[in-house]
Amino acid sequence: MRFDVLTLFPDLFSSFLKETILGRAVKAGLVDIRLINIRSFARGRHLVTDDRPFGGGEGMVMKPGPILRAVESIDRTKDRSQVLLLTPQGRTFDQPMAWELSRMEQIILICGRYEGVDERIRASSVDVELSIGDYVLSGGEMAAMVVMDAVSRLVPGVLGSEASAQEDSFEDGLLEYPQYTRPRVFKNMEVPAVLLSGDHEKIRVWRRTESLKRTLERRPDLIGKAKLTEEDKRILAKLGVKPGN
Ligand code: 6GU
Repeated sequence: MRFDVLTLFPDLFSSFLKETILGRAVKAGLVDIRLINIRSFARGRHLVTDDRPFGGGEGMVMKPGPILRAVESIDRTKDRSQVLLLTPQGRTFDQPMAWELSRMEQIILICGRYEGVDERIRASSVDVELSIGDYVLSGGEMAAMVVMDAVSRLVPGVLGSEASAQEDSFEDGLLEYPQYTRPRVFKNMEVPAVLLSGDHEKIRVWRRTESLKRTLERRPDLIGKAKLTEEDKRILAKLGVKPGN
């Protein structure tokens, strides 16, 4: 998996790339990340990358030229390559999208600043516009890190065990069950006895029940979309949820 990141602030990425699982994946040769400073494709004595909006208004707009030239400078690997623009106006990034992107060979991420990029960049250079949620960031850089983190951990070999990605929250559309580690008693709160019982079947059912409870409580919107088994439906019925809810 290769990521090409186009940004005005490449330094923002350095500790992220050093300290995270992504850094390890880069060292292991599983992921290749190239940072491209958009400013190096600006022209003129002052290397200007933004300008005032036509029609007036607050803020600055990223000029199309430097971005277009930066995108064109990237060598595109053969088949599966996609250009993403990080912008609050994009489609909201989610786990199914992360899986889709993890099958790409190359992902080019354009980090826009919040005020915007010239509209003609969308038409000339962008395949997909992505947002990471309904709030405003001052630039696309942190969104790009979110996307790279979520996608690269799905690339085979990047996580320690392949199983762990499949078991995460959202993979079956439910939130995760509560986790505990030592000590057994902390601030007078005990670890649920079932987890110490050694009865793997009982533990599995308890965890599934807790997942369903937690999802019902915190994210009822997810229950309707989740991949529910017959067992899940029986557990939900016990929790007082009627089928079809
Ligand atoms: Cl991708 N960019 C910016 N600037 N703000 C955001 C975002 C992206 N996603 C959510 N908010």
